[in-house]
Amino acid sequence: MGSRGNSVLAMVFLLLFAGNVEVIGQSSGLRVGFYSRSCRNVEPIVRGVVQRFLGRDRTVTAALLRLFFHDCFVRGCDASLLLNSTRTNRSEKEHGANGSVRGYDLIDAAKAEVERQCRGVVSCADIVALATRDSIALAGGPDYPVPTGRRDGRISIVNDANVLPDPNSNANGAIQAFANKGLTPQDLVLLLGAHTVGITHCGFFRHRLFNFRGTGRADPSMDPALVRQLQRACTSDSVEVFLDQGTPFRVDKVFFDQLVSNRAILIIDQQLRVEQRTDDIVRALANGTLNFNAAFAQSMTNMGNLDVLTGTRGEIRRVCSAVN
Ligand code: HEM
Ligand SMILES: *[C@@H]1O[C@H](CO)[C@@H](O)[C@H](O)[C@H]1NC(C)=O
Ligand SMILES: *[C@@H]1O[C@H](CO)[C@@H](O)[C@H](O)[C@H]1NC(C)=O
Ligand SMILES: *[C@@H]1O[C@H](CO)[C@@H](O)[C@H](O)[C@H]1NC(C)=O
Ligand SMILES: CC(=O)N[C@H]1CO[C@H](CO)[C@@H](O)[C@@H]1O
Repeated sequence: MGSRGNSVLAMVFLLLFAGNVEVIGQSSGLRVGFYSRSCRNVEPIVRGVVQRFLGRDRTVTAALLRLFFHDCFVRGCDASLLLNSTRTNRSEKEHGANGSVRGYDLIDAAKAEVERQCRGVVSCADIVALATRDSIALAGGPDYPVPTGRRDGRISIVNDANVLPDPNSNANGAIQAFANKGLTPQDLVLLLGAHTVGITHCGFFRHRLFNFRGTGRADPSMDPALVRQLQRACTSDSVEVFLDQGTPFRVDKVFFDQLVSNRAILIIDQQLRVEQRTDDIVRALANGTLNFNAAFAQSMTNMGNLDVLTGTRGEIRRVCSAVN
């Protein structure tokens, strides 16, 4: 390469380090390394906190994945889910769909450590995105670059969470709910792949086990051996069972193998087999022609771009549970 090429390279470098270049393909206004100068250690700090919490509790990955989803789908990835109710407003947290969302303590701990090193610089919304990525990587899933630069919202309204998809919707209902957010059927399949970790309460699927849709029998789309096992396990609606009956603490494609074997727990998960366009993706993930790690990382990134606040919109909260 001649000197002209070198000076072009040098310019690219200068621009990169001046922090003015957006990662190609990021239309959201976010970019990888947003804090590379303003809070150089933010990523190692967050990863350290996730590692510490995960060491004590293997369910942290599930908690953060669900928290990130519920935040991003309601008013965008702006940490509005983290806000406490105030005297006059009930916040998103209080919505029934959020009843079992966990992980607030980890985010608060990470925020506190980040604030000690870089006061008022890093948003709660970015900490959620980074911590979720870390919890995935530490559970055997992909370790992917997370574009940052999100700012925190100042509004959280309980009824906004009505947009979260119903666990008893069919594949088309879920495809539509995701399309409303600009996400594709492939994103739906991959993001439901987050059910590769975590639990559900029997109350969410017990109708599949007994008198399914008034037939007097279990859901015929569930493996009969799994039906019998769950019938024994679900002595009450509050009993918890793993969403991925194969490897419940690992982020991997085994969840999709389970779907192919009719061993999904939630009806929404098994529904992915019903529609041709989602079933093709499920089977491609199961047989390995579509690489789970790469596709999951891409869809997580797509979800992380939803309706983000950037520039001077929103604020950088001092504490994640309250507006400044
Ligand atoms: C159509 C969309 C979805 C529906 C209807 C749905 C529904 C549910 C339900 C009913 C539960 C069980 C809650 C409980 O029993 O307490 C659950 C758990 C979970 N969901 Fe989803 N979900 C959807 C999409 C997603 C997405 C996109 C993610 C993340 C990317 C996600 C991550 C999780 C995780 C990790 C758990 C386990 C939580 C834990 O163990 O604490 N879900 N989901
Ligand atoms: C409280 O609710 C009102 C109306 O629903 C909304 O305009 C306002 O922004 C909310 N405040 C917070 C802090 O969420
Ligand atoms: C894998 O699954 C996809 C989607 O169903 C299918 O098109 C492809 O032929 C399968 N490949 C192999 C090697 O089984
Ligand atoms: C938000 O609520 C949690 C749980 O009730 C509490 O521990 C926390 O201190 C509250 N945050 C603020 C800023 O009051
Ligand atoms: C953490 C939290 O605030 N959970 C709430 C979710 O919604 C249910 C039902 O409205 C409340 O009882 C929980 O307190």
